[in-house]
Amino acid sequence: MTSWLPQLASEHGAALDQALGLVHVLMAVLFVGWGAFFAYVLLRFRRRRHPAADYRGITSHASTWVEGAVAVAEAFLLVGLSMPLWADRVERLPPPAESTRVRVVAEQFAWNVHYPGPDGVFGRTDVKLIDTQSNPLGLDREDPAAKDDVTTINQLHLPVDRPARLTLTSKDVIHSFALQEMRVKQDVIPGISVEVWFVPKVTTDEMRARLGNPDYNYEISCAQLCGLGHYRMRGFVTLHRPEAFQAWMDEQQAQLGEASEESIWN
Ligand SMILES: [Cu+2]
Repeated sequence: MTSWLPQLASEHGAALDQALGLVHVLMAVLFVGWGAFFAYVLLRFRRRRHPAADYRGITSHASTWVEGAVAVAEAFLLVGLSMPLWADRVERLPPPAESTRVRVVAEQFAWNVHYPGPDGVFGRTDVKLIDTQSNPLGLDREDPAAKDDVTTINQLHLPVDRPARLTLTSKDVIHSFALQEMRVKQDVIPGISVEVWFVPKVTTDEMRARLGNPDYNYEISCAQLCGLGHYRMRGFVTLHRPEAFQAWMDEQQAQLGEASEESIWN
């Protein structure tokens, strides 16, 4: 039933797709039911058969029962399905020590990605240090906690099978952070940090093999019209096996080491 949705690559996504499917089933039943009722009423109470109005109207209580059943089905979808799913997203955040933590700072029109590095502590950032070309996050490399921080633009790397806990914020306007395959979508609001979390399950390589498409990439899309360049506000997500993620992080650390040596000599 849900084959028309984007590929699925996160743990919680299946339950969300199921809820979405059930909502559509109820809507289909209502659409067909009300449509049929409307056609029936047009015929049943047509003017030719009832030249004079009947002031008693309908006496049966069938419609009351049907409306009650619809209300019960809707209450089940809301209280029984959707609220537990939402609570799982916002009230059971995984402990920081057991997750991959990343800050994502949106701007017109890019996603700045910030990893705390091996020390697990995000270095200090300061708006005064922001340089749109060389330091879009305003990271203070003098801060000891910032020395091992890794930053990228539009490239989010994550290991599978471990909760990813992202802190989202924006430098300018409201954006929306959307990962279709993870079933994640969250408005990104200037002045507010919002946490989202999910467990990625399918590596980029596995998804490419599954689809028979060697060029397939998971993407970050901005799902909120945020300005003239909105259409190009597109990032990429690479999901790795844990060892491969570690190798990527080590490589980033090595590059940081080289960069700091260069700055000593220049
Ligand atoms: Cu945007």
